[in-house]
Amino acid sequence: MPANAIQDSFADPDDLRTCFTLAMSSMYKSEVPLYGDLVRIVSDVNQKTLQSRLDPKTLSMRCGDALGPSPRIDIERHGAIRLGTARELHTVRRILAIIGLHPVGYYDLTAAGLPMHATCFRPKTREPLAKNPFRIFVSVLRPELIKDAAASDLALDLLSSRNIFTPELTSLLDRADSQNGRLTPAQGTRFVAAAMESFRWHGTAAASPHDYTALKAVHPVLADVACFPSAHVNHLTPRTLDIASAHEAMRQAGLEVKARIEGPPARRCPILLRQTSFLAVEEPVRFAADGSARASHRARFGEVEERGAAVTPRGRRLYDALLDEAMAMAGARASPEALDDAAARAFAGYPDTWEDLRAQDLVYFAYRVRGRPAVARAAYTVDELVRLGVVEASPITYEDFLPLSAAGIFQSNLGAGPARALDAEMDVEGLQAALGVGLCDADDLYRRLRDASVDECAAQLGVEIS
Ligand code: OOG
Ligand code: NI
Repeated sequence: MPANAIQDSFADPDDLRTCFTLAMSSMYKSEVPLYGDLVRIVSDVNQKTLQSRLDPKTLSMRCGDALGPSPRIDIERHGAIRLGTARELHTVRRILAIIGLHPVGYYDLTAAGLPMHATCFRPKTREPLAKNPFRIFVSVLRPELIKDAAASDLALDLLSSRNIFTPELTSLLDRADSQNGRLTPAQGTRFVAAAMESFRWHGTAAASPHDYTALKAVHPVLADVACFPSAHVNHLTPRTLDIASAHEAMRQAGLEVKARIEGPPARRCPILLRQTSFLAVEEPVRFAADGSARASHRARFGEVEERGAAVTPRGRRLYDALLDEAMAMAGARASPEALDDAAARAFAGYPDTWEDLRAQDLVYFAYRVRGRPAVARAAYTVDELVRLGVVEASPITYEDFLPLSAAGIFQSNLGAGPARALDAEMDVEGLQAALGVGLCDADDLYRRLRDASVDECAAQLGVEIS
């Protein structure tokens, strides 16, 4: 068989990712009906926003498609799971590689009082991002940070006796390994169904009522991570083209929403990521060991996100500094409105035209040829070509998460008391060892997108660009 025929007999990882996203979406809608309501509310808001006049650059970023707005506007943009052990993380890394998702970036969650760290599994390059940028925030327990020794022993004991992966899934993972990381379409269909088993909700805890209650009393996240027979998806997140309207529409529809939208304040030129959610629902839990016992569990919610431009390290430093300034201005006990007000004032210091953001190297841009130089020269700078109208600069969409927002979202959905930061170092090496691969650096990926676009312009124009 010729080489390309063999290639063609395997499913495209991007298509498998879309099957996975749709399967997870329909599973979650049936598990948390309120999430289905959220998707309908957001879809209405999106349709209205599409009919209004939005700046095309902003629209294309909010759609989050590097190649322009996708017709599948309602498909989810991210989800999140919480894992218990390094072994689980290792297997999840293998699962997600098959659907084209790879670990990017390190998220320390100890600032929110959580004995956890995390990474974002996402597509790394332009085409897969354009086809379906679905990503998964995957956190994992750091048992060494649990101060209560009895709780730590109990959690580890429960986790050591669970296996969240079916034999079917494990055998398909081995099969993919022997096929260069690929699956045939038929294997892919079985794989997606088998993977859902690891991420579905089980209303019956694997732990005893006593152990569940004991862990929940130490920290609700311990019960969530260690007491169930799966790593249930804890939220999914469609995108919205207008988060303020979506937030208001959720409230109007009677959903219990977060007090404030996380991330930067509203701007003409959106940057990074703004998020809001309805708060986690209280779900009944039964116990296999004692059929009559009942408890309730809060972990699962629905979120919406509005994406803006990826910022450079310099843009990120300015973002962090202004956010700190806003917090200091508002004070520790500020109301959500006071905090929003302080953020709006502090962010007056963040340039808000695409030209300024580019000139000051605060945002990453990709370039596209729009014309020909009137006078042909052998070499140009990017800025010259932009000024001449030969190339057009478009902001690159932010594809990652924000540690502070993630911590805030995590915290507001656990029903835990006020968070006290844990006194702990990050453990990037530990996370990489568990993954069995290195973490990618998000900045490298944005830089590569930008550089590749410049190289493409140079090739098309037949000139050198510096
Ligand atoms: C993950 C929270 C992080 C986000 O959007 O920042 C996240 C969790 O609650 O497990 O999804
Ligand atoms: Ni989220």
